[in-house]
Amino acid sequence: MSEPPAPEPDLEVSHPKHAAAGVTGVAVALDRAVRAMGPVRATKTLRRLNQVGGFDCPSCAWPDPEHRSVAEFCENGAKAVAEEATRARATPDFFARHSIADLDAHDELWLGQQGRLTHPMVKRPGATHYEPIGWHDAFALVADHLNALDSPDQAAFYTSGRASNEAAYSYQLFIRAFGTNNLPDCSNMCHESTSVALLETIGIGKGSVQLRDLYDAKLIVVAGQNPGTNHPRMLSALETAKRRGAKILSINPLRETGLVAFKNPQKPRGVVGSGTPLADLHLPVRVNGDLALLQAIGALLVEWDAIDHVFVAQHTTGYAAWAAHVSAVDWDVVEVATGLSRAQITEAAQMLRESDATIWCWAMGLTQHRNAVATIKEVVNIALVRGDLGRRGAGLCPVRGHSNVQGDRSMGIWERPPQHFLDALAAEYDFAPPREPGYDTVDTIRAMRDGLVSVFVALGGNFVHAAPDTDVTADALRRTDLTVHVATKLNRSHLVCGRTALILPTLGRTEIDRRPSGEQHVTVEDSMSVVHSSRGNLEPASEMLLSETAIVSHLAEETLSRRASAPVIPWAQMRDDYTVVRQHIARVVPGCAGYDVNTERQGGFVMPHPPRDSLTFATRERAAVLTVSPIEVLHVPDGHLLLQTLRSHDQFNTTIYGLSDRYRGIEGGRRVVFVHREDLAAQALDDGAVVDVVSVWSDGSTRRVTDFRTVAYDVPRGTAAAYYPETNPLVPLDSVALGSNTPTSKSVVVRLEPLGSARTR
Ligand SMILES: Nc1nc2c(c(=O)[nH]1)N[C@H]1C(S)=C(S)[C@@H](COP(=O)(O)OP(=O)(O)OC[C@H]3O[C@@H](n4cnc5c(=O)[nH]c(N)nc54)[C@H](O)[C@@H]3O)O[C@H]1N2
Ligand SMILES: Nc1nc2c(c(=O)[nH]1)N[C@H]1C(S)=C(S)[C@@H](COP(=O)(O)OP(=O)(O)OC[C@H]3O[C@@H](n4cnc5c(=O)[nH]c(N)nc54)[C@H](O)[C@@H]3O)O[C@H]1N2
Ligand code: SF4
Ligand SMILES: [Mo]
Repeated sequence: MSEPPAPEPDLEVSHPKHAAAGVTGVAVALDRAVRAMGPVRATKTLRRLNQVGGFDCPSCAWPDPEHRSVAEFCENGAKAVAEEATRARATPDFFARHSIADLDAHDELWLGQQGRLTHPMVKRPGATHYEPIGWHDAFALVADHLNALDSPDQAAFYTSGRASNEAAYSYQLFIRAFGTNNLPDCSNMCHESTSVALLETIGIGKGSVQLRDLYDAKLIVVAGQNPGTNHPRMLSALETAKRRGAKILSINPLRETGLVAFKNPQKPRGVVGSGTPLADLHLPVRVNGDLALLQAIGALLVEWDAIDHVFVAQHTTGYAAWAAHVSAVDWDVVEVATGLSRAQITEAAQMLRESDATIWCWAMGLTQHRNAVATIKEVVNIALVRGDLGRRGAGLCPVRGHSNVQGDRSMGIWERPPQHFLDALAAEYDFAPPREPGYDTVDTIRAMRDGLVSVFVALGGNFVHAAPDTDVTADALRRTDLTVHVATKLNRSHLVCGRTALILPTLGRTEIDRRPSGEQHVTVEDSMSVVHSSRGNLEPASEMLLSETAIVSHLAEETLSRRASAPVIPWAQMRDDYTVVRQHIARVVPGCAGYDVNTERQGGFVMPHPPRDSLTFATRERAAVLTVSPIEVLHVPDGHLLLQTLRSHDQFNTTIYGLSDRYRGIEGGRRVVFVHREDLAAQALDDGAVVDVVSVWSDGSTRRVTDFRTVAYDVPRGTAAAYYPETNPLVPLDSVALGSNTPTSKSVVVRLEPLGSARTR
């Protein structure tokens, strides 16, 4: 029998790389930038990236150092800029040439390569193509739909974390003045488990660490995060910390390249040398084994009395119950859940015992599991019993994803806004904002599916590919009357339309934003609560583009002017001079007094964080809360694997830059599933076999993605890994983290079905 045709003919698999960045990283960054922008534009743009007076990197939320070098960016920051500042354009002509069905047949890489959107476009009911529409007609169309609803709760307003503070503040104000808290956002799929866990235990949903703390730490734990790809400049901070004597503990099922060794491209030694070995100890934890691991570490700390009793007595509650709980941990269960030996766990616990200043960093490897909130609360437990909060060189450091996701939440992009925030809005604008919690991302999908939401508006993002259960989400979107996407570039969500659909093209971070009062800047908040300004320097991709802040305020004005009870809000002044928006922010958002001036100071200002600043806790107990969580080991039936879905080195979320996951040795394709060699053997599968990946869910339903190639890889036995968003169809909508409703994108029970085996569709 002849070989089945390879699903991706150019796919090549080689050995994973040992060191991250270095000269290849620089070369790739420059090559991509020059190819998309040309040499002059590339130089002009990259020179301003992350500089004081320049623009904030549109990629991740890692903070900028106080003292900046000439090239203050990384390979993936440069790719993000190239993606936005490309010279390619998706014009009305392009949309006339391609029907929506035709566009939908292309992959996300191709869609992105068509370039920047230039004109507002509409798809009318029954139409096969998008056609141009004037801005005013577009705003009126949205207003007509919104005002025709029986209840404001029949609309949902999504936000992706790239929106500026000015846009986000205006957007939430519009939505609440309209009358709903249906504000799903990308955070619901990302660090929501972190926000929930931290709010409950320390009274604020943000991390406590500043960049300089990393330089002063004795131990930095990096759990469930791949900084070499997703927060590359974090490696420079880790390298500095290491040079100053810090130890690094990596907790990850994969031996991610950046954590093993790092060549700093900004230093000559980094370009030529073999790199700084970063992690002192790597724990290859089984997927979803972190809660058990942390409790076992807790048990050892209690046993050794390596507890900061003074801190515990002064600042926490719940110690006795926590100590009793972890001390009773069942080591047999721990070894099954973690796949680690007692000796490995003891070595990690010793590192903690020996450190009097530990920082805990984490990302999606901890947040996207059924027990994610419990796991993060356990991180907090360990930090608290060691006194690692409100102390130099120590603290909690959830590493955020989107460049302004934290700022958006500060500005009120939250389906469960705190009452004090609503009180401040009520006082400022003299109206009664809605008080009931709204829909988050998963609940928005359910509501669209069930016909309860019929207008879906998205400020950025790519909802259909970011959300779980792709087919269910797509059907839900198609049931709506209207979908509206404010976007810089074409993506899948624009092709999965409501009966009527709008694409509203917007300026990006890299571009000059001219308003009647002059050139504007915007403000953003990084992962460490530093708020600062950002100014683009490129001519806009098209004369037709409006900024997000302008689009939102036009939508608001058009919609609310027709509603009798709408509050009086100076939309026109806000969009014509963003200083006016910042004055509103200063009065409404806690910690933002003097906002306009403070964000213009060199380096910006740091948002208040009571636990970090004064060891005060806005919890019911007025203290930090130690919590007790039972360990539940996920049951994976025989012949099945626990799949985590992750990012390659050549994508930003659903935006695919290219097909090179260099560090993991994957080139020319993305439909791969990483599996342990012995698990492949146990299932009589070859390395390189073509398989379907089938997920099984507790209600007996199955979901399938087809034509993946197996790659024998160093993952823990019984687990697997594959790229997002190709595997999102496998994540059941109802499979969510307890307490945060975050899709469990890092623990999906799957089996592999070789091509040729009966397909049970
Ligand atoms: N270049 C680039 N930068 C990005 C992004 C991007 O797509 N591209 N995305 C941005 C966004 S929105 C975000 S949220 C961040 C995401 O940043 P990351 O969280 O680093 O992203 P993932 O690729 O999802 O990687 C998750 C890591 O967790 C590990 N992991 C999986 N399951 C477990 C587990 O059970 N336990 C432990 N301990 N580890 C586990 C995986 O092996 C992997 O190393 O990056 C941001 N930055
Ligand atoms: N299976 C699985 N699913 C996941 C994850 C996972 O790890 N596994 N991770 C989750 C996480 S952490 C996140 S954050 C979400 C991401 O979810 P989203 O934020 O919804 O997705 P992105 O891919 O970041 O959105 C990219 C699109 O944003 C638009 N865009 C880019 N820049 C701008 C801009 O400046 N303004 C506007 N208006 N639009 C812009 C472009 O059209 C681009 O196509 O996905 C989640 N989904
Ligand atoms: S680390 Fe993140 S924010 Fe910094 S340059 Fe790289 S991608 Fe941009
Ligand atoms: Mo994210």
